[in-house]
Amino acid sequence: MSDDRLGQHHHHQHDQAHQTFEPPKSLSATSHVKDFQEYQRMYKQSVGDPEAFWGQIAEQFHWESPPDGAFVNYNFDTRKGSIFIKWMEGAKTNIAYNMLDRNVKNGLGNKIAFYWEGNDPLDQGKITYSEMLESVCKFSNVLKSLGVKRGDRVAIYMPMIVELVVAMLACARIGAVHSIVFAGFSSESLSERIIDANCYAIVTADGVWRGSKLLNLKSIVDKALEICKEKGKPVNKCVVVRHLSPDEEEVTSEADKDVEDCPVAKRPCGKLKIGWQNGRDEWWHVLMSQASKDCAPEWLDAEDPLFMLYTSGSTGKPKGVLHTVAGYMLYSATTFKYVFDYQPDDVYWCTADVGWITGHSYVCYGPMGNGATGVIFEGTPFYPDAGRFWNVVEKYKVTKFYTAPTAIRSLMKFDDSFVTKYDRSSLKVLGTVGEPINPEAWLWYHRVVGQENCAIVDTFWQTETGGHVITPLPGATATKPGSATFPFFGIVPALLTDDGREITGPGEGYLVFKQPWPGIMRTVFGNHERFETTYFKKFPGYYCTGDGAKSDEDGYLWITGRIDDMVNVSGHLLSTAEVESALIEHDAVAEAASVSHPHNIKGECIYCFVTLKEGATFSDNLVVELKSMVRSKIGPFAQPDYIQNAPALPKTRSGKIMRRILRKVAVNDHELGDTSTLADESVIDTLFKLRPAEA
Ligand code: 6R9
Repeated sequence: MSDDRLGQHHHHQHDQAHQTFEPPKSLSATSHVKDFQEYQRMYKQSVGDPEAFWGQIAEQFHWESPPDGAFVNYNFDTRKGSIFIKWMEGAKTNIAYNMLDRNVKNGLGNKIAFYWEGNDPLDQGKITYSEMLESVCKFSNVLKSLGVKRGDRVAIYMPMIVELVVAMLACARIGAVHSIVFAGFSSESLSERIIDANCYAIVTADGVWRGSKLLNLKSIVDKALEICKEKGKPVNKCVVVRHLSPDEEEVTSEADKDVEDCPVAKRPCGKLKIGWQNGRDEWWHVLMSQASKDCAPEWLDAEDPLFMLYTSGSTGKPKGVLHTVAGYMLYSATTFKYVFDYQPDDVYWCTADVGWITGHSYVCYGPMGNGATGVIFEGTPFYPDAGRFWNVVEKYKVTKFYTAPTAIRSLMKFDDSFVTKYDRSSLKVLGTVGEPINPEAWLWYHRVVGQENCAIVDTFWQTETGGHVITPLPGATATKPGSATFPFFGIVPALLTDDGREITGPGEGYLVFKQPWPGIMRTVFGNHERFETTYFKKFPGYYCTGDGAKSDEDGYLWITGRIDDMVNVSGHLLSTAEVESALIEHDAVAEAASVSHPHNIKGECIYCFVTLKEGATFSDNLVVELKSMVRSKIGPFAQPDYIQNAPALPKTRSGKIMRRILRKVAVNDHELGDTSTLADESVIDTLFKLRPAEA
């Protein structure tokens, strides 16, 4: 990318984006950070004296022994040698002990750790901190009995059930490294991740209902393990949670005989058939019934690995992002406390799957590190109908709610009555994560869901950052729709030009960070060189996010999206998000994606895909309207050349639009490369068919 792609700044934000929303007064009175001055004071300390700031936070956690060297030690500059980041090195602790035993000792034993809401609205459960501790100790003993040792990697491929959290904390308790793979990935993707991590064992479930679809998880795992074996990396043990109840001609005889003992077997398994390999496969409930409930935690070094999580990147082999024990614990808990303004009587619900970093940090570790009550939701936003989220909010009186812009946009398509028929008066903070949120969706979230009483927190972060890095604080930060606002404590952002100069004042550039925070990743598993090249090579001395951002005249940060999602029209740099925001303001449009497209004269032009709202129809007239809408909202140079109908957009399983594929559709190139991370491959054929004739 040439310098002028990032060096220049266009002031063409939308009218709505100029609106500022003060923190709700009701929140500021009781919140941890009461106003912007207090945020600024704390921020200054956090970056000026990280040891004092994080040291004080560390006091709330249990340490078996203190650090034996510098509180923080790092090198961010490839010219000075290898990249490393260490927090509290030499200190001994255990994160599962801190999530469980510590909270129980502090009197939270009978507090609900999680409400569990099944896919079926009638299917539910709950578990206290004491019960969770007991289950985790038992499963820790199960893992040990299967031969899992400290440092071994354990793959987890499970639906959103309590056992998933039990499995991850049990790994953490014995010092095994969990590698969770979202249970929507194919056998092939799963095997690739198991092989890369060289996993000793895997934990899964028989199957799961997602909406009205039945998924046979065990058969996906069986195929994955077959591939692992063929490639010389066999997995020794496979523990299977019985989540569905058997039918008449059910599974294998080996499986059958233990079914009666199973506490959760009450979901129909349809025609699901699962295979069984004696010696390798074991039922969770059978092993648990034999396991002792006492298990001393393994005291780990602060910098020992806690987990790895694969992040795809848009192309190439997935990277195993590695996080370590102490820094991640401090950072996930602290961001949770401040960003959701955690209060002891909260009922907190993050809709993300634990298979993604958002689920790791803000379903499990962040909330549990604070002794919070959370909701684990197995289902989807549309089952049985588009009111499910708000039904669940009403049912548990959820106070803090966290979801993705893509979910908000797809729910906006439906009549507001799906939201308003449920009581949402418990809600106080509404969060978003995963993509830039367009002002239209932000305002709907604020007005319709939050009834204008809630703080909206647009949290920017990455698998690599471990927790929120750019985000408002609910009681302190005045928000602007579409802006992730300001850095969290300990984060020092900068915007760089292509040749690495820091931009001061308003401008647009590469978003980088100048010093480490406790939650930053430590390496790419098994490939430290890739870690250095991906994040530190381009701009020595900085961690490079790969996202673009701009800073406005008030210092607010606006994430513009991945750098490769930029379009350069006749030398004018535009982020695809900007164009999409403009399109989505049209009444007929539910969702939009725009990509760069080659153009003889302009170099690049803009090609848009629009998904219409229910009842709207695609027509030449609409195309004209949309083009002129972008023209008037952003500027004449931004007018799209092509607008095509897209009944659905290609998305990853975590809901991110795969613009890489849309660029191929736009140029009618059927060589799509790796599509394994796509949630639904069938949308692609439709998109090829609907290409406009002139394109
Ligand atoms: C937490 C998570 C990271 C990428 C990141 C950026 C995009 C996430 C965002 C956002 C704008 C936000 N992203 N949050 N963009 N505003 N609030 O999503 O991690 O799956 O690793 O994705 O997501 O592009 O670089 P991950």
